Amino acid sequence: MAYSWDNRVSFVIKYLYDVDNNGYLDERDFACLALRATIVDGKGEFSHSRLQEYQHIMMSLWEEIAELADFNKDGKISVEEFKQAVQQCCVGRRYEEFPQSMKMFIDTNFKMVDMNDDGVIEADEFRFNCIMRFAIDDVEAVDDAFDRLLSDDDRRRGGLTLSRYQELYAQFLGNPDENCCAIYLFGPLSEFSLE
Ligand SMILES: [Ca+2]
Ligand SMILES: [Ca+2]
Ligand SMILES: [Ca+2]
Repeated sequence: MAYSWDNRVSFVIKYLYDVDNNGYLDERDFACLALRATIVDGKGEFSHSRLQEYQHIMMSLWEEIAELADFNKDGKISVEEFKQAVQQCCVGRRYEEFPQSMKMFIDTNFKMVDMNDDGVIEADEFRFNCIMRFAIDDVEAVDDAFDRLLSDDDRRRGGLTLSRYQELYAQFLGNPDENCCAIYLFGPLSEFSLE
């Protein structure tokens, strides 16, 4: 159940998009994401011009995602609306076929995980991201999840490059198969209650 498609999409909403944790997405989540990306990018340092850049990215992201997923046009994207949009735009598709807004979100996320900006997510960066993002009490489960993600080429490169991250992220959202290794992209998942 933890790795079912339904639960994976719930995870993405709750832990990647719904920053203010109120159970739905709206413009404010994307304003918070812009500030988060600014601070993470600056390793804690604040830059007004960097904030403006991220605000521009995140606000256009919000507009595009609202266009795709806010079916009843109330200015909010509910969990059900988001799932319906992912079902329509992502299931069975490759990263290249995803809507532009989804692709930009994935790429921004990669940048936030790749803290030393060398273009590869290494084991320590993966571990750090998991631990900061959700409650977890077993580091071995985190390291095991990372290990399962890696192909032989990934191992030679020392981790996940952007193109591999894009491919795995697309499968995480778009491949209902619970046996694909992409299910470990965000670490060990448990079942979430999104009530
Ligand atoms: Ca929210
Ligand atoms: Ca709505
Ligand atoms: Ca890195």
